[in-house]
Amino acid sequence: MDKITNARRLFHLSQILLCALTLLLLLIMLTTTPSSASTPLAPPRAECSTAALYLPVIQTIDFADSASKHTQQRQLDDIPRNPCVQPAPWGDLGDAPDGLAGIPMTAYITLTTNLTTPTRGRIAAHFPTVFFAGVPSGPFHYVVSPGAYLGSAISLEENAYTISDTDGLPNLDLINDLADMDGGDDGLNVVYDLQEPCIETEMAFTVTVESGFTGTVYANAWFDFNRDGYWDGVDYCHNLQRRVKEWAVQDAPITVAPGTTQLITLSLTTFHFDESVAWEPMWLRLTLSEGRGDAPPDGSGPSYGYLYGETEDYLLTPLCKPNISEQCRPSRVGWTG
Ligand SMILES: [Ca+2]
Ligand SMILES: [Ca+2]
Ligand SMILES: [Ca+2]
Ligand SMILES: [Ca+2]
Repeated sequence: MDKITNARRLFHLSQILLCALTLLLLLIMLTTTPSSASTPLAPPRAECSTAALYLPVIQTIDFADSASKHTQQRQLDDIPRNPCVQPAPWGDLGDAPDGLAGIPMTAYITLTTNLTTPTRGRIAAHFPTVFFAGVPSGPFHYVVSPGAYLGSAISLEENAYTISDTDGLPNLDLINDLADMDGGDDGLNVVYDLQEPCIETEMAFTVTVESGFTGTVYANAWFDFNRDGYWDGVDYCHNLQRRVKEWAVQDAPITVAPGTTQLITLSLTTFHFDESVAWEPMWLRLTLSEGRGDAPPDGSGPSYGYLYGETEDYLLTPLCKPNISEQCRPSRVGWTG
């Protein structure tokens, strides 16, 4: 009987020791396994302050099924994904009075004299300036860096009409019918002899290409030669025996050494227009981009935006008029905005 009792005691004691040993092992394992709370935090990214802040919001860009857009898709995929970059849908847009935003804007004020009464008229603007993602609308440049732009400055904005704008003013004030307020429009030098219909002439502007940029950029320019508030005009010049478009410069390749700003001179043909508007102000859109793709020929940009470049809009006026200055004779009148 005593032997049985002792055996039971010994068995219980061994079980207690086994449990204690198990608990001890568990305790050791718990204290030696690193916990998530003890993992040191990643150091702050000091280099983020100089990161390219305006990379595109890739997930919002809409691509349709065409060869040119597939090319664009590949370019987007090649952009290094910088973890510092916060999605910031800012870019560069034009500032010509818009005809797409649902609020009428004025392209030109006209002054006509009926008998003895001067009458002010208004030509409505139909220029595509405000950007609507996914539809043909005003050109939008994501301004990927290193890149290229017109002149030596570029200002970024959220959209053409928003007060979120790095130059402090919206490009357009839709409510008060104000346009031409982009602070980065500094590229145009001069356009010559726009008062003459159906002639070959020239325009000059500067382009900056940032160091490290290896792509190709193109210039496009639209002139509202007939002052009707649209940039899609096409007419026939009998003296030239061909059709001429208000889209006067089409995908002209621009070559500038990286890290420099250079003056570019391009030729263009003026459109046929009425003599009565020959000296009147005229809206010009000048765009630098990686190519206009298949956007409509009215100054619009592609629905997915451009990666590079800038759009600058100008209300051109002649530097002199024949009845004001002798400098206008014999010809070569400069126009600027
Ligand atoms: Ca500029
Ligand atoms: Ca701008
Ligand atoms: Ca402007
Ligand atoms: Ca026109």
